[in-house]
Amino acid sequence: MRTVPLGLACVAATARQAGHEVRVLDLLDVADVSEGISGLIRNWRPEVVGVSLRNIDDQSMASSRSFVDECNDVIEQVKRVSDAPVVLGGAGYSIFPEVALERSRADMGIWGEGEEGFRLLLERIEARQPLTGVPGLFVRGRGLQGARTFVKDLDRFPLPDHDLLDLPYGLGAVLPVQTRRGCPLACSYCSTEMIEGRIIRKKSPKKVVEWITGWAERGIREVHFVDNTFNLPVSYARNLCRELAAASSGVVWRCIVYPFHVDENLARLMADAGCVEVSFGFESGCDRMLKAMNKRFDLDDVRRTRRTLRRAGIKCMGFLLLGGPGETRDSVKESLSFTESLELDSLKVSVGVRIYPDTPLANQARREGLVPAGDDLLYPRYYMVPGLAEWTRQTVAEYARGRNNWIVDK
Ligand code: B12
Repeated sequence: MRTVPLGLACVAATARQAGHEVRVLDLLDVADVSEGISGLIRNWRPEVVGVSLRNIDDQSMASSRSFVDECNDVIEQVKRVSDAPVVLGGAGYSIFPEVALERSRADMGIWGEGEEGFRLLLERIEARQPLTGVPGLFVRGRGLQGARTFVKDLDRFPLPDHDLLDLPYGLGAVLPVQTRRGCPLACSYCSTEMIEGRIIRKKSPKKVVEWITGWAERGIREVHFVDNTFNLPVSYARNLCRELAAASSGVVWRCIVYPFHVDENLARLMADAGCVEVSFGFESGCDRMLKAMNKRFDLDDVRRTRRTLRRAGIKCMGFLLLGGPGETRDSVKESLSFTESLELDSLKVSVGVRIYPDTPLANQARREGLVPAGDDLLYPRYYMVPGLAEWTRQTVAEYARGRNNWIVDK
């Protein structure tokens, strides 16, 4: 699925609000990347160029494609036609803020939330002031200039205008919407802390609904809530659903649900507000493995949540993540039969877990000698219990045969 550059558009909107002229170029929209870049830059002569790196790789052990080199090529193209400082940002960049910068020709990078840092950076560059203190800013060869900020009230940031978030599919487009940032759940393998921090921060449901309604008036019919966990905090999720239902915008939506705290009341409110499907990342069908991943739910919670959502008429796309520490042939089989018993509408199975830096998974992989000393993990490495990969792939393929609603990484 192609995604639109929401994060970049949010940063651009803040820069515009601060009085700067801003242009956004989505490189997925241009046939020739080099021409796209030089065409825009030569004609317009920007004073700063931001580059958004959303995906640093495809997070799939089977294909294992890295995008680091492609991103570095983009930076090279910019450098060929402009002397403006190049500033990196984005979710993929933020997992490796120092290493990704040092291995590219970019001049700086903003780690995590970009709005406040980028705004302040432009202010300092314009006034020719020192860059020390700019939140989350890394400067090549000089390290971090100021601690990351986590703005509490996300309503402070403007939402991107229609020209900054140019949805490419006309009326069939899916609008990504973020209502909250931060995740306190701390799954053992997850990189979210590096991108959004652990503390949940919110936009007011009113602002969110106003924004969605504006897009609905222009013909958008589908929304994807990109929050890490739609049902956390539950009280916020309920309020948001009430506001959405009251606005009667006619949009349908999808979101990501953590398999706990979805009671009949929340499921009903979600359905009434337009929710048609959730991503349901239960990841394993073995309680021992759930504990090893530091999940805060057990298999009973998964069954209960699935039943509750089904009763409300909401579809479930499940996610399984096999091969992490402690996985055995028995736990893989348990997971697959448990998954069958859930009768999901669709399922995505990943074999092998991308190892992100500074996570409990990375520490364990290093202790077990699965990551060579000195490897900073910028290019992807996967945790897979030694000797289990081939058998797991074959077993998953056998289960998946004849089920066209199972997606298995190839
Ligand atoms: C929702 C989501 C999805 C949804 C997207 C739905 C949609 N319609 O957009 C779905 C399920 C489709 C999806 C798919 C995939 N995803 Co995804 N996804 C996310 C998630 C949870 C949120 C992304 C988001 O929209 N955030 C909201 C915006 C506002 O935030 P942002 O983009 O980070 O932007 C902020 C900052 O990064 C920064 N910033 C951004 N750009 C710039 C530019 C500059 C110059 C500056 C200064 C700052 C800056 O400022 C912004 C505002 O504060 C993230 C995890 C996360 N917490 O970030 C993973 C994440 C981005 N996904 C990831 C991956 C790997 C994928 C897939 C490749 C998975 C797969 N194998 O299929 C695909 C790729 C899809 C594609 N074509 O790009 C990884 C990327 C890491 C990596 N290894 O590369 C992440 C980080 C999850 C993880 N593992 O940690 N994803």
